[in-house]
This record gives sequence, structure tokens and C-alpha cells, in this order.
Amino acid sequence: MNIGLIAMSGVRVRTAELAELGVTLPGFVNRGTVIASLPSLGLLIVAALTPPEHTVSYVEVADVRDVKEPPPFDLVGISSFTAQIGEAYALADQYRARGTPVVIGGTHTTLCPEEVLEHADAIVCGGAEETWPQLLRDLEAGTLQRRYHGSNRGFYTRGEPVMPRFELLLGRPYNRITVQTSRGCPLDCEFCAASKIFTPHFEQKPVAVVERELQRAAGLFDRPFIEFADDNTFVNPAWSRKFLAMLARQGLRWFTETDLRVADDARMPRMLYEAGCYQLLIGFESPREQSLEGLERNNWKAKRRGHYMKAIDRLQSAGVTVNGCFIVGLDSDTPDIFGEIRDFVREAGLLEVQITCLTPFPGTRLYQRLEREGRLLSRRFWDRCTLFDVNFRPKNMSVEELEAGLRWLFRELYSEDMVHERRRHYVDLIKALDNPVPAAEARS
Ligand code: B12
Ligand code: SF4
Repeated sequence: MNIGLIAMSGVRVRTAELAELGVTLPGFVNRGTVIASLPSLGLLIVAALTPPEHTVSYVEVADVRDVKEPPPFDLVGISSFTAQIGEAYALADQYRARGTPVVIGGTHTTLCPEEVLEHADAIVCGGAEETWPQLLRDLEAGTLQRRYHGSNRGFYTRGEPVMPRFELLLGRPYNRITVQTSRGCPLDCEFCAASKIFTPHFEQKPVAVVERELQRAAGLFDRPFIEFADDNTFVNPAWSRKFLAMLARQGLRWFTETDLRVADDARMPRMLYEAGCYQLLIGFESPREQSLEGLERNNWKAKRRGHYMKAIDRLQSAGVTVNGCFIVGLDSDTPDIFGEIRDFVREAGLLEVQITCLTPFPGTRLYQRLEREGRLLSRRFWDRCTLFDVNFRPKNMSVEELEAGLRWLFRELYSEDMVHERRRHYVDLIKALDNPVPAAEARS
């Protein structure tokens, strides 16, 4: 079979004023350009799970309106996120109208299987591992099922490790190549719509398997910048030390997402730096302790609030930049929160910052609670699940105050002056290092 694997790509903001800021503010444009070109690792894994008798093409669609004549395939597999699911459906409907069978998998499918079934011949909830080869056999035998439930555990312990087919990306301009080291997260945020939704237990790849993937990517691309597509990389100290020792041998630069415990061990920041870590993205969520209360069942982040400043300083003074993430619109947030976040970011000297709006993704505990409390602005707002558009009534401010506050904060934090201030701060930190690693100057 000639199989087309289609990734919905690019980043989205719906509110016009915010979209406008997104293309004018230097700090926002930089990050947007970097991440918008990330490939779909999920589909590279699906491609790797496809037996060799089939031909696989990897296609990216940034805007479905640009697809005038979808390329012909015998089978189409589409990966789904919530924000672009309407576009994925439009594409799926076109293929099905021509008689091409369509399979949809990925995050939104796992969250809203019934809805996705209306636009697909079959859906895959959870990971593709173990189900995709079976699905292909069923299709060829004329016994395709409507639903397949992929693995939700044992990704890295059952069977041969799957090597994503990075070679399908050759010839395209990517700023970063994604590699995954873990799925799931030991924390339990009410709003979480990441890999935890189908991997309830945190699972990590053996370091040797990650090493093989990195070497494969490095063999195909010239000194690739690696973005680890993890939700929380540095959870297990023994694994982390082994992982960093391996990375230090690769000479690669990389970025990942993790939580604050990464700074608990005083030796860790230097190890990260020497292993090529350019940036850690850490969800601080809020500088206000009350706003952190109740975010996860055991209040992990609220209990850590007192360590925020020290942890940031520890990491950044070792040359590792911290991208601090803050969510606005939490239940204890009042209109003062925007100024508090701006002041925290400046006081902490954070080298990068990401502000998002609390987002009730369908299928999450947050969606269910806000629906119960009658606070959703509409029942179906999937194209606005961008992390920047407001879709609910905040508890202690109006929708308009939240939107205006978000815009104000963007202008404060992503302006040219602030971006320069952060760059200068980074250069000063690197200069102050006792023994900078040679790659330091090349990092931007
Ligand atoms: C890389 C990434 C991107 C890349 C996506 C590249 C791409 N086309 O895939 C870019 C930068 C483009 C991107 C954009 C956006 N992203 Co993003 N992104 C991620 C990130 C960091 C990693 C995803 C990843 O690679 N996972 C690893 C792979 C292996 O897992 P997987 O994709 O789930 O694939 C497995 C299964 O789902 C399944 N599967 C997946 N697809 C398919 C298809 C078929 C046919 C089958 C059979 C199986 C299958 O099999 C795979 C292997 O087991 C996650 C956060 C995270 N840590 O997960 C956020 C995340 C996915 N993004 C998110 C969001 C919100 C966005 C944006 C809306 C941001 C914005 N404002 O624009 C856009 C939406 C883009 C869109 N197309 O709709 C949310 C999505 C939540 C949701 N319910 O949709 C996440 C979870 C982050 C979060 N904060 O919660 N993102
Ligand atoms: S820290 Fe991130 S990945 Fe972990 S549960 Fe919270 S939102 Fe999900």
C-alpha cells in the first residue's frame, strides 16, 4: 500500500489582537519561528512501525486551505491535536469522499474518540505501538475495526525499541529535531492534556536507546539542535546522571521540559551545561502561592513556591537558560496577577518566558469542572485550544480583563527592550562562568 502520514503543523492563535502581537513582538516571534517547524515525532514512529512492503510518505499541512488537490494514497493516517482538529476533519472528509480509507490517531483522538470516529474509518487511541501493524493487516484482510486501543504502558520495555524514521525529514528546513526520552509525568495537573492522558505511568527510555536515536539524527542532519519531546525529563536522579553523561559525549545542543526538582542536586546545573543543555522549560505556573493551590492533587508546585528564585538562579548561573512558563486565569488570579508575573520574571532574571492562558482542553479534569460550574464560554471551542485564547469565565476577573491582561503582559515581556535585556543578562552569565564549555558562544 502507498500510505500517506499527514501531520497538522504550525502554531495558532485565534484572537486577532493577540495574533497581531505575535507577529510584531520580537520575543514572541523568535520562539514561534523556532517551534513552528517541529516535525511530528508521532508519525515518524507510525512510519517506523509500518512493515517494509508498504511505501510511506510523510506530509505536513500547516493550513488546510492551501491543500487544493490532496496527494493520492491507498491509506491516509492523520495525527490530531485539538487546535487544528477541524482542519484534520476537512482533510479526512476529502479523502473519504474519494474512497480513500482514513485513520486518525494522536492526542485529540485519545481525548475525544467518539467525535473523531465521525470523520475516520478507524481511530487509534493511545500509542501506535502494537496496534498499527495489526490495523494494516486488518485493512488488507478487509476486517478493519472502527477503534484500536494502543498501548498505554510498557512503551520501552516490550519488544524491540522503535527507531523513528528521521530520514523522512531529509530535505526540509527544520530548526530542531525531536527525540523522546519519556512519556507521562509523575505530577497530576488538572489541566494536563499532554502525554499523561494516555500514559498514566511515567516511563523512561533506557539511556542506550536514546543514544542510538541521537546518533541516528546526528548522522542524518548537520549538528542538529535536539528538542526532547518529553513532558518531564529529569524526574529520576540516577537515570538523569547517566543520561547527562551520555549527552556530554555527543556534543549536541538541546532543549527539554522538566520540573523544578532538576535543581535540587547542586551538581546538576553544571552537568546539564556540560551535556549541551541550552534551555530547560519549567512550568512555574504562577508566582502567587494561592493560585498554585489545587493545581495538582498533592499541591506539589504550591509546596515548591518558596524555592523558585533559588532554583532559577542555580540553573542560570551554571549557564543553563530557564524558560519559565506561567499560566494566567487560574482561579485565585485577580487583575493584579499580570503585574506580579512581570515583576517575578524581572526579579528572577529569567532568560526566557512563556505566558499561556489556562485552557480547558476537552477530556481533561479542568474541562469537566468548568463545565459543571457553568464557566465554559461555549461547549465546543476546539480551534481556540491554542493556549492563548480565552475559552472560560475566570473566577476573579472578567473575560475582558483576562484578555487585556494577557496582551499587556505580552507587550511587557516580549518587547525589544526586554529581549535585549535578557540577551545581555545571558552574555553576562556566560562570561562569569569559571570554565565555559567551548560551545557556549555558539548558543543563541
Ligand atoms: C512537538 C510539539 C508540537 C509541534 C507539533 C509537530 C507535529 N506536527 O506533531 C508544533 C510546534 C507544531 C506544535 C504545535 C502546537 N501544539 Co504542540 N506540542 C508538541 C509537544 C512538545 C511534543 C509532541 C510530541 O512529539 N510527542 C511525542 C510523540 C511520540 O507522541 P504523540 O504525538 O502523542 O504520538 C503517539 C500517539 O499519540 C500516536 N499517534 C499520534 N499520531 C498518530 C496518528 C496515527 C495515524 C496513529 C495510528 C497514531 C498516532 O502514536 C504515537 C506513538 O505512540 C507536545 C507536548 C508533549 N510533551 O507531548 C505539545 C502539545 C502536543 N502541543 C499542544 C498545543 C496546544 C499546540 C498548539 C495548539 C500550540 C499553538 N498555539 O499553536 C499547536 C497546535 C498544532 C496543531 N497542529 O494542531 C498541546 C496539545 C494538547 C491537545 N489536546 O491538543 C501539547 C500536548 C502541549 C500542552 N501544553 O499541553 N506542537
Ligand atoms: S507538569 Fe505538565 S506534563 Fe506534568 S501533569 Fe502537569 S501539565 Fe501535565
